Amino acid sequence: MARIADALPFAFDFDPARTALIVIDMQRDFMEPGGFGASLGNNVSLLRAIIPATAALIAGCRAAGVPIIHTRECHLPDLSDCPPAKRLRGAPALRIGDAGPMGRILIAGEPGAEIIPEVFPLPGETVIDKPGKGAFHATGLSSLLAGLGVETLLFAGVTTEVCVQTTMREANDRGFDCLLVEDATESYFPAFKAATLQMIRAQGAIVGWTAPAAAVVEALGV
Ligand code: TIU
Repeated sequence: MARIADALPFAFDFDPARTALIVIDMQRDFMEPGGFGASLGNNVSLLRAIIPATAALIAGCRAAGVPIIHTRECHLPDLSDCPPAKRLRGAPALRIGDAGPMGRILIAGEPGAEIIPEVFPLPGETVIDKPGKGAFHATGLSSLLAGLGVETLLFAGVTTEVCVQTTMREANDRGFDCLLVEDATESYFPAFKAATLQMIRAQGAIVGWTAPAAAVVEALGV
């Protein structure tokens, strides 16, 4: 067993042999100019601050033998897995499926849908393409985790209050102990990130725990 003594709201005990790291949507479409995040009017440069901590967290999990699951929010080229309500929501400069400077927005196989080089998956690591904000909806994540025998999930990625929180809340409902890595997740809205961390820790870890990447890596003993 491992312990993150300084996790919030209280110490987090977990078995590294029954733990996986889920890295959510670290894609060019969210983190670089010209993608989906920018088309929604966001300052995407805000997200880049988490790259060093996220890379360190991934390296620590790799060294400890903790499986890493990367997700990508993207759709089939014919948009058959994109509900019209999702495509038509809001007033983005470019909608899902439209042609942009990094290819078609949020379409599988296009340059913008790919994970940024700094945290790119190694051969053999699982990459899950997901059409929703949550990573369980319409994916094989549930059966993958069951096959791994995992009971604890560490979360990183973007954006904190959208795809990360949606996935973490559902994981919590599915019975996993969940910890969000504070400096390996970011929002376009700093206040939303802060509120999400508070909500997760509230009411005695009703959704889960939070801790910095260095504390997780230290607990893994690598
Ligand atoms: N817009 C926003 O904050 N996020 C998303 O649309 N997707 C993810 O969070 N990945």
